[in-house]
Amino acid sequence: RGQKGFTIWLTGLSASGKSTIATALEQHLLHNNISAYRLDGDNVRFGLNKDLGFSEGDRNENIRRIAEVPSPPTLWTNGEIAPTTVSKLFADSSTIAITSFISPYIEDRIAARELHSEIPFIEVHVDIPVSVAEQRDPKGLYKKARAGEIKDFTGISAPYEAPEYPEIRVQTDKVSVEEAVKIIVDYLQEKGLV
Ligand code: GGZ
Repeated sequence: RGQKGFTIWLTGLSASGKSTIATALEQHLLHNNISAYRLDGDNVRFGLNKDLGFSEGDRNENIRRIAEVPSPPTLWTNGEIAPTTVSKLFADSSTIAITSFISPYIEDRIAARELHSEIPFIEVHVDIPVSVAEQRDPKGLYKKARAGEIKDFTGISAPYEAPEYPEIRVQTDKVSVEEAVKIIVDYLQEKGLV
């Protein structure tokens, strides 16, 4: 693959299916000999970002750091930041970064997109009504949030600002995980990215 790397940025509520789709997509790409790397709460919030909670400011910082990973700014040897701030690591290694974080604030996602400058940034809204996420509640978090045991819980007591114009929207109360992966892969093929 002569392609450069790029970022697939999943955004959506807790229990929307982001991690499941990210994992299935990563598997699909790896099986097709396409290098992919997944960033999610399990490998980021327990490590790099373990100092951060769920206040608005901490979520801003969580997303800022995550956005820097697929696209760290390039420094010229004189110490100035290169105008492109393009990832020389991920993009040059032709790796596709798949991020799966709630990333509830539009501004944070715009900032993440801007950091990518000439690296393609594909925002995928993993879309599910709060009511359906709350019925699923695989970890009992919505129940705890309703009971006031978790504060600032996205969709209940903290905002989720849905993207207006994501590159892709998958409605996970209507399509299966396999269908969601196919929608994303079809888009990538259509754009000549894979
Ligand atoms: C939302 C929370 C919260 C609060 C803990 N609000 O479904 P999960 O459990 O496995 O995924 C959720 C995860 C969200 O972390 P992110 O890094 O994706 O959030 S953000 O992008 O907003 O920074 C959920 C769990 O952490 N969790 N407390 N208050 N989700």
